[in-house]
Amino acid sequence: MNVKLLPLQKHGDDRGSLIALEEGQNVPFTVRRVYYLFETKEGVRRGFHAHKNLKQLVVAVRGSCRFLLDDGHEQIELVLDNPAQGLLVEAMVWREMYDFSEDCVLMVLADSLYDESDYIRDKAQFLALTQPESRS
Ligand code: T46
Repeated sequence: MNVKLLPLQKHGDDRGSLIALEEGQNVPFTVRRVYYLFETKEGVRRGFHAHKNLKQLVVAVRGSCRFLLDDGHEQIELVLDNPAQGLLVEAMVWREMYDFSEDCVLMVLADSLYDESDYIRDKAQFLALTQPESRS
């Protein structure tokens, strides 16, 4: 699956911690947009889409949430609960996010500006596009 958990180096000292995200260093793409999800209500499930081209690095800078990731062949579930870990999600991966802790702040670095036409919001259409015959 086009998904990877990347360790992010923590610069900790007796004052606290700091993590730097640097394009071409620990962020493997050109960063064109940053957004963050916060104040997500209890019981809410978000996402429910894939991207045709977008690459993103997702960091739970505070709190935690779960991800369901599906590339049409395999599904994985994982927890993001560590600001020293980045979840790299490349194109054509269906994502759903849920079990947000009350304090969760999910920061996302993206390689493109917001573009609704890059979203696939219909799961059946996504699954059809991931089948080998759809590429011929
Ligand atoms: C993703 C997951 C992790 C904008 O106007 N600009 C933006 O850059 C974004 C990301 C969203 N929006 C608007 C579009 C909607 O009216 O904000 C509203 C909420 O967006 P959406 O329903 O797409 O949010 P999520 O949480 O379902 O998904 C978001 C990202 O859209 C998506 O790319 O991978 O977070």
